[in-house]
Amino acid sequence: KKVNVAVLGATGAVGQKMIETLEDRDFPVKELKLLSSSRSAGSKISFKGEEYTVEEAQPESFENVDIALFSAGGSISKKLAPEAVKRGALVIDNTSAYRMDPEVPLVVPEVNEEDIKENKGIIANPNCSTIQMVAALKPIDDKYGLKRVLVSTYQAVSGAGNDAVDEMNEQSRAMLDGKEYETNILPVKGDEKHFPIAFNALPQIDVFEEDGYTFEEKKMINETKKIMHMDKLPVSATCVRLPFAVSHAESVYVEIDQEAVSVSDFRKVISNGEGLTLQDNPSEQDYPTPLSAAGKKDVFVGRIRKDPDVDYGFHMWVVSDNLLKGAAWNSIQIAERVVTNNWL
Ligand code: 11C
Repeated sequence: KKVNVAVLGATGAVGQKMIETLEDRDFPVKELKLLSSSRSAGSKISFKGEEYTVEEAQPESFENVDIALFSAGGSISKKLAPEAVKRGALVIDNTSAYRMDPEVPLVVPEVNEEDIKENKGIIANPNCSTIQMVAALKPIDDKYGLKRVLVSTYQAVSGAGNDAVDEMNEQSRAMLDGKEYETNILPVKGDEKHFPIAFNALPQIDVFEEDGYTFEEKKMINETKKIMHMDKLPVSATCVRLPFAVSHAESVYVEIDQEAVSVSDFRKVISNGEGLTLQDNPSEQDYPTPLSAAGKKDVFVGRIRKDPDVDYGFHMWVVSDNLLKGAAWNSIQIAERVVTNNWL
């Protein structure tokens, strides 16, 4: 069955990957509509050898659309998702606008595919750093039960958009050449202070909340509990931005509900997990890195070790392309499951 698809935010870092992924998966597209804000309308984008002109998104743009992939920012989703739903489209929203809404399923297909069926027109795509972590946690929870999760992230600059990557590149060149540089975007475009990302590490992704956690950290905490249907699971996060363009890396510590599990058994559980690739061979210095994971759809897991002091504690290193599994690929995976299962 072929469906009419719209991509809103078509010129952004994630939108571009959505269009590439639709093509690369040979998604059954009947008609494709590429939409954006007025600023980017008029841009040309090619899909399957044909050139498309990006149109400014209006409520009427969603007439006759079956699946609308949204990635143009939370306020645009708030405004246009209800309009798209009113016109009969299923919205797969890649912003944080609806993720914690109890009426909206928050889906990572490897973890909670069945939740798709509960939708009332909107399905939310989780935050990138959450997606890759829960994909790795799922088989561990299924096999052993999870008691606690602590994560520190090492996140790519493309998570903050193409402009942030340009700024990092310009700062890097200028610093190496001993020239002046501008710092206008990171850590958060709308926040009061800005710091250089080149040759630096910024322990702030998104704005601070009252309790001292950033919103990115809160997303990892709250979204994990919702996706895994584990309201009481203790989860804590520290999110850090580093100066590379693509793929988020995470140091994840888990406590499981069983003792005396060996590292080799734990590795087997990861290697059988859906959407996961085990890359963990210390004797050959084999482990995933942001560069090795970039451009790939899987979540890569390595550096699996037992905690020296906690028999039921394990450490692992989880890396995935933030624009693919973290965003575009997860959204299109949801769309594929909707079409394959006839859930439209
Ligand atoms: C980052 N995780 O790396 C963010 C980007 O809620 O979809 C994704 C923001 C979101 O900056």
